[in-house]
Amino acid sequence: MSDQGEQDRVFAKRLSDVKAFEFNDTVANVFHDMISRSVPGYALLLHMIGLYADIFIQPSSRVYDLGCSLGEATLVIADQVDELNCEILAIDSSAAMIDKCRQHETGQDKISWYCEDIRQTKIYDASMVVLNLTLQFLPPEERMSLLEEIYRGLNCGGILVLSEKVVFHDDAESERMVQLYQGFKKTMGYSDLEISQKRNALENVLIPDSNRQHFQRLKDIGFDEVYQCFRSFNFVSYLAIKA
Ligand code: GEK
Repeated sequence: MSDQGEQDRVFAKRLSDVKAFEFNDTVANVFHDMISRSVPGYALLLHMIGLYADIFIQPSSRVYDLGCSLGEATLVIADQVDELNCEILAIDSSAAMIDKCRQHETGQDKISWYCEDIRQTKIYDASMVVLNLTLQFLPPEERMSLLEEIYRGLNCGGILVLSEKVVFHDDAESERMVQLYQGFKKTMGYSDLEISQKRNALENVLIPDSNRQHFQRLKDIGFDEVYQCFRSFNFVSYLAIKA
């Protein structure tokens, strides 16, 4: 990305009232720094999305980046599809994020940026759908229907890339991963105050499913192959293929 934005200091000062987390202008301005320092392996996730794009995107198909934020995954995908005459639809419900996406000077007309709720998005003729750390922000009871819509809209041979923060079936493992994850955030320069205020802001906003739930749901929907291709502490990424 050309403009990497500002350093994330959103939770650095003690707040008298920690409000529910929102993807507003303040967050959009620092989002690259925030996600890079908060998701262990974020750069690798983007790299893997580029690799999947190279292998799985089909000529003249559609590619969806759902919950694209600043469009970092979108831009990685766009780099891979030069010869393929594809349409890339990058969608986010945050106007602050999409305004920033529209400022990218990509020199490409294959990307369309939409400010829209992904629960309204019609998926069709797709060879690749990306949900990179987005599903976790939907109400849990609405996740299945979005994943079913994605499955229906994928062509044969198409893929879903689903990356999420997760909890584990085993409580001790979940607790250990939270401990390690918080340690990771400290190594990335966040203070105890920033970590705890952000955790409070995300309570009831980011609701993680369990690793097992994700895997089973993708299989139940009908994906023929489901692989967990990435894990770093309590972050995982699945590659689901519709044969
Ligand atoms: C990346 N994928 O950099 N409809 C549309 N967008 C939504 C919705 C919704 N219902 N709910 C949340 N979002 C990105 C990172 S961030 C992950 C994704 C994070 C959007 C929300 O506005 C935000 O931009 C994004 O999902 C989640 O690869 O912050 O941990």
